Amino acid sequence: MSTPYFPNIDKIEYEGPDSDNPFSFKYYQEDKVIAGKTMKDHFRFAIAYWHSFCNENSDPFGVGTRVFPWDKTDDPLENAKFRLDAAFEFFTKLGTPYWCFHDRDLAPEGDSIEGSEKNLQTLVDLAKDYQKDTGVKLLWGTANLFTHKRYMSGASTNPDFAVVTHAGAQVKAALDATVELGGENYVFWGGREGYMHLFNTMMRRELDHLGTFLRSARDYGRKIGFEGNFLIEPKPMEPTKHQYDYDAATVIGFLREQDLMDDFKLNIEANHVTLAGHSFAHDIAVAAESGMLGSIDANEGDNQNGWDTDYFPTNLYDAIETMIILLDNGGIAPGGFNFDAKIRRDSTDLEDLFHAHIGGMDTFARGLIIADNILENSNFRELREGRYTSFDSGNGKKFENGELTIEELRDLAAKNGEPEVRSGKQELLENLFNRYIR
Ligand code: XLS
Ligand code: CA
Ligand code: CA
Repeated sequence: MSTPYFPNIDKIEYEGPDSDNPFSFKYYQEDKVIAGKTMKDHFRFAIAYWHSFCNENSDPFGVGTRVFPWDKTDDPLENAKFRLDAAFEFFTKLGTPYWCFHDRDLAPEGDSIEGSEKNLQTLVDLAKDYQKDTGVKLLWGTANLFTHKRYMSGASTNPDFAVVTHAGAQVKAALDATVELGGENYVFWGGREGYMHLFNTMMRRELDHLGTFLRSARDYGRKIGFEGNFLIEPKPMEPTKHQYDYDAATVIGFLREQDLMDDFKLNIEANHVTLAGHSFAHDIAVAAESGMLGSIDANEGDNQNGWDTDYFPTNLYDAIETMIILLDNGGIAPGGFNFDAKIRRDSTDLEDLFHAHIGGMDTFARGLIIADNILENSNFRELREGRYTSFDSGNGKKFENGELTIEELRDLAAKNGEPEVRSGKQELLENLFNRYIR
């Protein structure tokens, strides 16, 4: 590492909830064991390279507001090297074990396929050394198939085959980079895989192209030795009006239809789930309960609007709900919690990036502590599971096993008469949940 980019900030340490030091963790203690695992292993926190080091906080109405000290020259490839240096300084000071990138975050596009591959390889070689020196690992890599104008009508679902070939070239190179850096997962987010209007779209054809493309990427990945999960990241819209990977349930149906269930899982992003009209916990539960939860993009939307605001996560309630599901489902590995979140346009100090991540890590760490406490010390599970005991034996069990006909159901109803009214106990559970927030 050369010059420090964050000279006034030391390694962030755990100081506990009573500390006044804003550059300390109040709840995240990487070695603390909860439910049989360290916090570090529960979360496998990752930094999103794009928001933190590439995005100067421009928005559709205004230019960037952050000044990046790593943008030192007019040469984008040289700046990419300084950026990598700054990023690894940040990762190590924060103590996050993983990072994630898009090909184009890491290295600029060249003026040919070969040129782009060469730029990427240059940065991959450097990143390999940084990873070795710091122990920071790659949670996932991905290809940016949405910024370049050629992808305006989609990448693998583009109506023009010539564009699909470019998407293939980029995914091949991004897979090569991911494998070379020991990436544990590979993500597909279909920002432009959808449509703006059905008038000019053959939807069935595009969906099949998407499936074929994903199978070819899977085959290549396996051929070059990638053993991790391929992940699809659902999102209902933005930038397209309708995205094909709408939400967890839609994607699972698509993966099943396209015979991709064995190699693919889901990367659930909180703000995308709320954009789809669900609670964050809903899609985590849909994915986890189908054995399809691969990884999490931790961020947050805003209750007052329907945008993908990508706030850093501060909602403790959501964090507790998420951690209850994860504790029940054996955790998130080989996925992790990637902070796909950005600081606000008027958060212009370099140190704001630390405040944002410290807050996100502490929110989930506190959520884990509370979730574990609820599961271990309250009757939360009994209250939930108790509602289903009629399926644990007798005819209920037979029904669950698919051993009763509809005629038999009818006869049982006739014989047993009107069921007893049984409370769902929602308010009791809500009170219990709140009582443990302390
Ligand atoms: C955008 C997505 C994107 C993916 C990776 O909304 O969250 O950043 O995570 O391409
Ligand atoms: Ca997002
Ligand atoms: Ca994301």
